[in-house]
Order: sequence, then C-alpha cells, then structure tokens
Amino acid sequence: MSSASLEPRDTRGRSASLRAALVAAALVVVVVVAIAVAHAVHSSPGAAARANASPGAMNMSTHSAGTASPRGVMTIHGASLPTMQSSGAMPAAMTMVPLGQTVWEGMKIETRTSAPATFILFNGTSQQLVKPTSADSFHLMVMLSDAYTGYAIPYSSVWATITKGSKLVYDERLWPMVSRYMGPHYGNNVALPSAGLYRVSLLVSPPMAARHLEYKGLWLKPHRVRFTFRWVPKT
Ligand SMILES: [Cu+2]
Repeated sequence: MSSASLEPRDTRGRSASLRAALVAAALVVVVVVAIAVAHAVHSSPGAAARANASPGAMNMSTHSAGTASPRGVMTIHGASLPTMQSSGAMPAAMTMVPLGQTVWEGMKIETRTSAPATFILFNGTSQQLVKPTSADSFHLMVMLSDAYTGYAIPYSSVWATITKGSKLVYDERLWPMVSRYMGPHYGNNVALPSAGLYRVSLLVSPPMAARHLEYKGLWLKPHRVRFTFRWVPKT
C-alpha cells in the first residue's frame, strides 16, 4: 500500500520535475530563437536601409512637389520644393522630391531635388559660401548607395548634363557633398530657363577606392543614366 501510495507520488514527483525540465528547456529554446530572430532581423539586407529611415532621413515617398505621370516622367513643382534643413536643430522628417532612380550593378543611383540650397565649398584651405541666386530652380542631388544594404557608396564622381530639346542648360561635375540630413551625395544648384520637359544625363564614375571582395569586379567603367522630368517654375 505504501509502495502503491508512494509510487504514484514518486511518478508525480518525477513527472513534475520532468515538466519543470521541459519548461526550462522550452524557455531556453524560446530565448535562443528570440535572439536568433533578433539577430537575423538586425543583419537582414533591409536592416541598414530601414535603420537609415530614421525620423531625420529623407524619404523617397511621393511628395506634393513631385508627381509622376503614367509614363513615369516626374513633374517638379518649384513652388512646393522642400527647403534643406541647415540648422543644428533636431532633424525633422523631410521629403525630397525624387527625379528618378536606377540600379547599376547593385549600386542604387537616386536623383532628388530640394529648394535651391546654401552650401560651403571647401578646397582644403579656404571656404567659399555659395548662395542660391534667383535664377536657381532647385538643388540637384545624386545619392549612390548599395541597393542591398542602403549604405552610401563614396569616392565616385558624378557629371550632370541637362538639356531642353537641343539646348544645353547645364553641363558640370557635381560637387561631392556631405549633409547631416541627406548623407553623402553629389550636388549643385541648377538654374533652368523655363517651364517644360528636360532630359538629365548623369555620368557616374567608378568609385576610386579599394573594394572589399563583395564588390569585386563591379563599377569598373563610367556609367550613364538618363532621366526625363517636367519642370514647373514658381510662377
Ligand atoms: Cu547638396
């Protein structure tokens, strides 16, 4: 009797400790899985791009200043271009107007516009303040980044040529620029003579930098990108 009464108790005891062990094991598994998932999310391809989408990051989403026609031609409205933030205040969410984007061997090439910007040229010795003139239409920015991780790709150079019909309206090497709010980019203020349809041709040079092996064999020759956009000046 005592053994009969002991045995179930013993079994209960064993099953209780077995349950406790299973619960502990399950907890360990849950924790390990949670860590693995967190790690996977953190190191997933889009993570860097998502991390860049902080409140201060400029979004590519459609802005009222820019609208795409069914054929994909962006219309840039000068009256509603966003002004580049330049103060040291907390960066505010700001939407740059996209002009066009493409991918070249895994390098994302994005072209955006803002209101004409004030910036400083630095040649290693002296600084020169560049203020927009009344003729300037917008600040043209070209961002180069890894299409997979979102990391900016520096040490390239971008030459921009803008034409209206057969008329050449801009033909210059863009300045390599740094901005807290836009990150590294190539840019300049651009003056367009009138409303209408424009063609922009960008010549993106291979990044002149040592490359880690994941970039082996990429971007070895200059690459030309063409976009068409419609410009609607302020009035
Ligand atoms: Cu700029």
